[in-house]
Amino acid sequence: MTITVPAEPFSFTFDPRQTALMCIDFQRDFVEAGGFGESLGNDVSRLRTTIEPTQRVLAAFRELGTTIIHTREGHRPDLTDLFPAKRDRGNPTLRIGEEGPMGRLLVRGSRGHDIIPELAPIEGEVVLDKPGKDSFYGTDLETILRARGITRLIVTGVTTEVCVQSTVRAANDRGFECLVLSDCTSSYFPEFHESALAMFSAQGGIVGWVADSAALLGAIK
Ligand code: TIU
Repeated sequence: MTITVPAEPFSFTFDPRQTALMCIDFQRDFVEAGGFGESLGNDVSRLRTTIEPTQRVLAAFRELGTTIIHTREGHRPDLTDLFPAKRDRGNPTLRIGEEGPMGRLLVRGSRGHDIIPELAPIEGEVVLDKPGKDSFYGTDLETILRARGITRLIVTGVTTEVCVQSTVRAANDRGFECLVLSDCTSSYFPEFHESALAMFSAQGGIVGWVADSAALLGAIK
């Protein structure tokens, strides 16, 4: 089965059996008030526009039986995997590992670290904990994808220019073809969102493809 999606810079074709849907870091810490994203001084409401379209895409891929991978950015409770280069960023009154309204920021096991209930994983889906922005760094993501013969990724998640961009670039360097869904990704900075999307598909798709969820869902029907 082959599906062709109208996309930038040209059509993206995929076989759902050799594709994974990536849901990157849809965690309370980024998308809800009181989390890490807000501690950095950001308005999280902009990110919440991704939830509804991503719910529709998740439902469609669950129906197709495609591999679905949810990532979570975070650290061990003892913070032994947290570099000072990452810890010493943002608002110094509330850093990674410190106690916020949803528990310790970006620490595995805390309420804030978990995926939002609207996009919660179900039985059989992969949940991948990662210490960095790039989902391949310090994880077994590449092994999981290669073991299933996956060659293409459909990418949703937050934020566009941080964890989504890092992951898509790392995937492209490993030979995976990526379609980024423009309305299923968002940034605290609208201009960064637009620029990151433009950078993926510029120069003939130097990093990947971009389409909106309606184009994808229309192609699946
Ligand atoms: N998941 C992800 O993008 N992590 C970030 O820290 N993003 C920000 O935009 N800060």
